[in-house]
Amino acid sequence: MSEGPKTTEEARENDLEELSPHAARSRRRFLSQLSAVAGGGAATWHIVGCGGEGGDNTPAVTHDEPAEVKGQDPHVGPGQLDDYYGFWSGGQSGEIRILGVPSMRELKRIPVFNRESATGWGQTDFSKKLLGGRMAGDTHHVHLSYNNGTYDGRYVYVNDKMSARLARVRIATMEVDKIVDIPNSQGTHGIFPQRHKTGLVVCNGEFRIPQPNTGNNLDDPTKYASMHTAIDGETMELQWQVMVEGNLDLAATDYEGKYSFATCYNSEGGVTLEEMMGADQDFLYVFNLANIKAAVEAGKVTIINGAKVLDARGADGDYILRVPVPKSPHGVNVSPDGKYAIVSGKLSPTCSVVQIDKLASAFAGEIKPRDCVVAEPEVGLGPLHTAFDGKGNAYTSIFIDSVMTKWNIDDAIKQYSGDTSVQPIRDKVDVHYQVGHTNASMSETKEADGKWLVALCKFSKDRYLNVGMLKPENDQLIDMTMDKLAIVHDGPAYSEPHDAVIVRRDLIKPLQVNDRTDDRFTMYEDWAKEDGVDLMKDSKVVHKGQIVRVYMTSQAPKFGLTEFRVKAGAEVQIIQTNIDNVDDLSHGLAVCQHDVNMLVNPQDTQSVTFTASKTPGVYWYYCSWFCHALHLEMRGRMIVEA
Ligand code: RUQ
Ligand code: CUA
Repeated sequence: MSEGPKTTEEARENDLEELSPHAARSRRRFLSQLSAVAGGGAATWHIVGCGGEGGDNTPAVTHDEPAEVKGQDPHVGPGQLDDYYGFWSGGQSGEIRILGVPSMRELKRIPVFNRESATGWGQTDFSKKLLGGRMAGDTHHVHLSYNNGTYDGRYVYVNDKMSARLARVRIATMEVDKIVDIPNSQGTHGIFPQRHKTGLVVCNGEFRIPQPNTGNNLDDPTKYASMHTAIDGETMELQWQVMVEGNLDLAATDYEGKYSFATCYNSEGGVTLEEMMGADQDFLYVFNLANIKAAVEAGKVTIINGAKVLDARGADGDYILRVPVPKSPHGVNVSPDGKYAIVSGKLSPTCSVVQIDKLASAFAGEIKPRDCVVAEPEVGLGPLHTAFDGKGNAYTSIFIDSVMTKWNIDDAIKQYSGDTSVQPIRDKVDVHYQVGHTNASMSETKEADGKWLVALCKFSKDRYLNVGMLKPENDQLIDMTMDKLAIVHDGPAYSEPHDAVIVRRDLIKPLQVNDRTDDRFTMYEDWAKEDGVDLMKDSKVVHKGQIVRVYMTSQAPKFGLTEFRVKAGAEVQIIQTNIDNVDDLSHGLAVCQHDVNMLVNPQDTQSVTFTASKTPGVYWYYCSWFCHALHLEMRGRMIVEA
């Protein structure tokens, strides 16, 4: 960390000075401590306590000798399989990535909100229908569907912050099967599925807007509001929205299906940075799902843009409870035993531990919302997200300090209740640099196993070869099985993987060849029926007024048609069915000079519609995914006639 690009560091330091002079002072002290020990090489293994203001609850220890390195072996040899699937969001790329953990090898990218040349996502008829003309996205949070507190292996959900959408990937095919637009919402950020069964997926609107956003109250931000939206994880249909004043950032659900949670960093209702940081206290919003459901069913809603909206602005009541937490919180994560929602403080150096079984009394008015907070340990400067090992410890990513802090939840509770003999902080490890999200193997389930932790660092600085102005982010793999945390791998990532979940491999069982059961197959089957075509056998050209439908099978190394003829400027739709029934025998269809390229997996059908050139001539189409020794010969001519 010694010789980083000074300017970036200084710039960040200045930003920080503005944000919080106190934090900047501590940060500088931390940096000087760090450089004091970084000289010895092998700095990865050095544990540096950051001291913190007051310093009495963080071990100000500096271990000069490397921590004992026994732990797990992260090396996965050639031909060996990883123990876990990692589902990573692809950030600004708009996609999802699948990594193997612990090797951190990237296995696949699933296009979601983006246009992808390799698969034709964004160009095929089906993906176009889902995307509705939009070609960009910003994925942040990836979560899987649950049953009984653990993953059921069926779906992956991911949000698009930019256009307020929720997408679902079917794990059987590892392809997107649904995308839903969330009305009345901007900056849809935190999402979380219910964990007792595949039920609701809640989605938080981070940006407050006029409701409805049709030109009224443009200059009166006091009237802006945001939505906590519930989508049925099975049908992907919008169920209801709860309207609140505050902004809603990260999301979580409990394990019983009673509550959902949202952090609110802008309870001020500000529209500028200064305004948003004004108050020293913000909230964890708690949503009472049974009460909300009852009210929606009783019709206590207004319809805004087709959505059933329950107005929960104003005081706490049956629907929402606002638990006060210190200044501008960020992540909220529920411990694997289901007992605590842990709110990471961001502009407060603390985590607030909310005891979930106290919430019912708070909703009943018997205790104050703040009485549900049972601990508030100081964990470092800029806590963002928290992971768990299933053994009672929490692991919080600390952005400004660039550390991961391991702390014990029970000890934090004892300390908060006045027992000065306990120290919740167990360890801190430097990460590189400015860690955002963190997650651990099975951490978001009741089967958290305490094996691997990832720190998704927003900056890699000098950890990799310089690749120009934009450096990769750095996903660091940490062995969490020892007393001391040990970084065992640096994984460069482009672009920003906001969040990730790590899932035991026995829970994920994708298909080898398509089972042709997705909804989109009815679309192809309907066309085929109309045209008297058997998709699995026939290759045929059908002229339908302005449009030419070309049905074509593919089977290595041949297309069902070696040529077809169309008129210049005609609308052409190619419906291709890969009739190979062999694992990984995918074909592609690329059409020269026509900007067409798509993937067709074994036993799959895909279709694409395009306009034939206005210039008559010969245009080859060819298989674009290597499939056979005669792959290059797998081609045919589109003959465009005047
Ligand atoms: S946010 S760095 Cu988009 Cu998940 Cu916290
Ligand atoms: Cu078929 Cu290459």
